[in-house]
Amino acid sequence: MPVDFSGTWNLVCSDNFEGYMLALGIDFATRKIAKRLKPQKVIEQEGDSFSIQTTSAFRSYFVQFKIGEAFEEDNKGLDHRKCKTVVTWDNDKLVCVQTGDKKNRGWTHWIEGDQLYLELCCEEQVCTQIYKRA
Ligand code: ECB
Repeated sequence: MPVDFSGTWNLVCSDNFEGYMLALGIDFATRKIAKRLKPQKVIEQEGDSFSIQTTSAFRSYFVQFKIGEAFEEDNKGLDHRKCKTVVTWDNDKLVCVQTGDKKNRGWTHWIEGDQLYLELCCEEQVCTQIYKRA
């Protein structure tokens, strides 16, 4: 059975989100609000089709994709930069590469036990977040 990311997940901890936001050029006032947020993710996975809704009290973000199919991502409400994005499997990890103005931009999701991990990368910065099922 392949791994199933489907479900509702709540953020429980986050490391270096500040560094990730700085690398994306997010302004001080926005970072100050954003770093206090506890986002919730609702992931729907059907075969190789995914949707990920990230919701918070301040901003929310929705993305959908099929594994291996590149698409234009607008990062609306986040840093607003457009990327050519593709998500692939690396064994049981979901690996996203966001090609655009920022080097080494992307994210990786995986599950360990009952926890959902998210590693967000931009340039030299890595933010690691852990989510638990709601
Ligand atoms: C959407 C909740 C966070 C809102 C933060 C608000 C302002 C900060 C602005 C820019 C910072 C850049 C990114 C925000 C970080 C997280 C939101 C989406 C993270 C992401 O890429 O999730 C992926 C993988 O689950 C699916 O979009």
